[in-house]
Amino acid sequence: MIQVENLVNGQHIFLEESFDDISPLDSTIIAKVPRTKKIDEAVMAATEAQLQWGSLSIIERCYWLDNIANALEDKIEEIAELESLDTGKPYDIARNVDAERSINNFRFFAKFGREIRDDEFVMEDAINHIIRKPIGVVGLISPWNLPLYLLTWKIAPALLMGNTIIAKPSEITPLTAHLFGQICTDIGLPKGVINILHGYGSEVGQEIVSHPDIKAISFTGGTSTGRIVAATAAPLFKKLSLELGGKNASIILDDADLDITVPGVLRASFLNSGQICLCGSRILVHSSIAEEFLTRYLSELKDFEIGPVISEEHRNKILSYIQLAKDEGGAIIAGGNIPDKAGSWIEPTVIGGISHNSRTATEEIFGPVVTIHTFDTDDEAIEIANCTEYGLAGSVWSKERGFEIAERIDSGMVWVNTWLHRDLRVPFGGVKNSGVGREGGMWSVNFFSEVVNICVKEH
Ligand code: TXE
Repeated sequence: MIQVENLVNGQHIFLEESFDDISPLDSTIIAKVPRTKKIDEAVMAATEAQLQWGSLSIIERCYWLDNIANALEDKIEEIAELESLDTGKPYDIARNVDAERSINNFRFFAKFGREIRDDEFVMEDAINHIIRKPIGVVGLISPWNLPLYLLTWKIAPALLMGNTIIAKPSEITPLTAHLFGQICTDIGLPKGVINILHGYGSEVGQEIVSHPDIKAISFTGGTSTGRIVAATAAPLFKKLSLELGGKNASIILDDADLDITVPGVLRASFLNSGQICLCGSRILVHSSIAEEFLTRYLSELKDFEIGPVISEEHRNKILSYIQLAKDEGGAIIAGGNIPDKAGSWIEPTVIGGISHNSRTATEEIFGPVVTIHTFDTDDEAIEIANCTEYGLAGSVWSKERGFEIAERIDSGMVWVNTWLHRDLRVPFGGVKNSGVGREGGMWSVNFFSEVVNICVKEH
């Protein structure tokens, strides 16, 4: 049994009051997690540490990011094992997606930090110097679907720009954040620079969002939680970045190359059991190729390996949507059942014959469930793609016209003939109810800084 500990001011602390971390693979208890309610000590430690950390040069902080990356690399197998244990995802995905990417987040921002140049705007008689200062103490709140990957995506740029951190990982998947805290201590990261507090969102999460000395909040999670976070943080004038849910469309035009489209759309449907905010949970296919596409898609689906979903509770939510689909007149084309084994498993499920305006086809299910819709014209495809409250991502599959369709989709990110092909320099984030702000490259750097203009007049 793992005892998860908070990291506060360089000390690893287990709290008497704790709750269970349950394995999605077989429903056993795998860890005890501290139920943190008070955060003042961590905020004071971070505030004190920030003076020193913020006064380092950016190059010195890049050195620390590389140090963290090296230390994570030494433990890559352990990270993957813990992530797989905690989320139920197959080990290979935990190793090649979650663990690899967590390391890359630090490597990327270390390299990026070395290349940042302050802007200058020259006037006839003066020069404007744009400098970036740290914000101070920042709160980072992350979800359970890609636990260390999404947390380090925030930690790396926050550290780079001279901030100190109060991090709150999801209470459902605390294990890799616990290991990460130990790694930071092992490499001698100055105490108080990273503080990690475990516990429930409505308790410690809410404390972080409402604490007056935490000056910025970067949040990834559900849209309804994002609304609460925004309502709490806005009156305190905190900087806010919200990366929320999605209901993304994979649009397959009549000139799509099905040899790449079928495996690509399948991966977008079910990677991580459909529990990625970028997953393509709505498949929009041109009616002239719908039959051929579906036959090949269902055939390849048989060999697609997925893990269980994150918890019993989440499975119940997904099952309620499958029932809703039936109530809304949908047909279950594949899956829909619970395999006969312990843990929160559910078959990958494909639903057809349902209106694109139905609740099933417009609300985020966040599981291995897709709906399929056909269209006859580009306008119809765009109308269906844009008909939800979300606007996070999407993909278009076409030999010739991908870009022109992509431009018309109301979402923050669109891939053409690929999906989840990530360059960490580009903006990541959504429009509509999928979020506020962008992460990635310069967008993260600017979010985690106070950008100041100093105008110097010639004399
Ligand atoms: O997310 P929550 P949950 C979606 C998905 C899922 C739904 C709910 O649809 O079914 O969100 O999942 C913390 N103040 N996504 O309940 O609650 C919480 O402890 C401050 C999409 O897991 O939003 C956790 O650390 N923090 C998403 C984090 O917020 C609070 C990935 C996210 O949890 C808080 C995961 C509060 N009041 C779920 N309440 C994506 N887009 O990647 C909770 N938290």
